[in-house]
Amino acid sequence: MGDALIALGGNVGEVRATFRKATTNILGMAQATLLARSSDYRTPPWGGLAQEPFINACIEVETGLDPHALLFTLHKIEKRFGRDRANEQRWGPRTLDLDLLAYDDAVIRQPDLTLPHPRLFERAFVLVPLNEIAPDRVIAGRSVKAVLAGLSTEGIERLPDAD
Ligand code: A4P
Ligand code: MG
Repeated sequence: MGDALIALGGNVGEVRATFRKATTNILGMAQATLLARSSDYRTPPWGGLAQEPFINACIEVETGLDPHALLFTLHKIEKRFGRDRANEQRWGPRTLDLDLLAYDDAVIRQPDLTLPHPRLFERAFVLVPLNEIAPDRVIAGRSVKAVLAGLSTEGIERLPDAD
């Protein structure tokens, strides 16, 4: 079994409902148990494109899949929720983005799978939710809370729990 940190993001459709359903899919399809789930956050769009604010969250799961099989499953779930990679812009609007942030202490450098996620440490929209569930987790030698302390969290807003 492996411990995986997964980031959820989206800015098209009923994103919070998509997150809930996608999490259920992850647990079912990735032979996974939910260890922790952050709140949902509204976050300013990152990457320079003018677009709607995103919703972001993070989950921690224990999974029976290895990292490659887990990412393959995450991509299948993205597609199931309307993600259309063929017709989208990099860093542009999307219904659901599932990024694998870390898997145990695995270090993998392949084009289709890089672990830890290469842009994790630049992104407050990932680190704010991650800090809620795993502040002391050390990734690539740095704790989540220490990295977050060096980033601007301006405009990031925790959303009240949905019913
Ligand atoms: N890939 C390699 N390693 C990984 C990994 N650890 N996890 C490969 C996930 N994917 C990984 O991913 C592109 C390729 O990276 C895949 O083929 C996969 O095999 P992608 O998810 O299709 O690309 P992307 O999502 O467009 O790019 P990237 O860099 O993941 O960007 P984002 O950030 O996910 O882009 N602003 C806010 N506030 N919140 C957001 O969630 N998201 C984006 C979208 C832009 N701005 C945002 C947000
Ligand atoms: Mg992505």
